[in-house]
Amino acid sequence: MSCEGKVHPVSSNGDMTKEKPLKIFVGYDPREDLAYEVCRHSILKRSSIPVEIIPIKQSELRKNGLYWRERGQFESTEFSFTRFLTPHLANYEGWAMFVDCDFLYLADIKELRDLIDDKYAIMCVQHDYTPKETTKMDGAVQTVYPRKNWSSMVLYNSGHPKNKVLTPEVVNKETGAFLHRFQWLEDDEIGSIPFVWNFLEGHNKVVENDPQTFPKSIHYTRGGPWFEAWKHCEFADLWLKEMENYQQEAKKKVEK
Ligand SMILES: [Mn+2]
Repeated sequence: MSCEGKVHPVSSNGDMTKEKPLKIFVGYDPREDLAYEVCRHSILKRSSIPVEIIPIKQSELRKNGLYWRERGQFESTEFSFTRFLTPHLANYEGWAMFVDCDFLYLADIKELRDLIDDKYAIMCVQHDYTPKETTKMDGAVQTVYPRKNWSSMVLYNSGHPKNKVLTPEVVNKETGAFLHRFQWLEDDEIGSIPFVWNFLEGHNKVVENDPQTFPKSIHYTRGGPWFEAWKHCEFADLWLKEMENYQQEAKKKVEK
């Protein structure tokens, strides 16, 4: 059979040119399993682009020989350091995102992806932030340092040559300061994302009639409604509504 005259489209939504899913690594802590599930649900439900959500579990990384450092006294979650394995876990290819599990997404992740600029090694919300609380979540000590909270949601240009620094060896031995302050990068290699994508509950404020301040992703950084002590925090109602929605959907899947 001849195929003369048949022209394959250069780009289309057809199977051959399917968009690669955006890899989203979510910090996982067994004490906050529900937070992880609700965060994941909130992303998937609103996303108009293909995404692949991968929990970063310390126990698995240890089993696979990618993580071996001893737990320090200032680590409030199991993903305090493992998050910096994101470029490695993405095979140092393309853009991949890391996010803590204590986020609730209210907008389409495509809007965030569309902000990506290849000239940067990473992109994040650049908070100027000093927390008032001295303890967080279930009593773990809160430490204050420059660029606090910048590392809680980061778009990594995994293929950027500078991010090759983040080998498992470096992630396992470097200090918290080196990693959380992105000291392997120059300042102009760090792109800025509007704060509404890492809206800090208890710190950032919505300004009435100013859509630029409406959260696209809420970060329950002090602890969220999945902890008894934070059941009544700001935006608790939104998280609880999402949790109910997640649980209903999960129930439907079991019944099918
Ligand atoms: Mn957090």
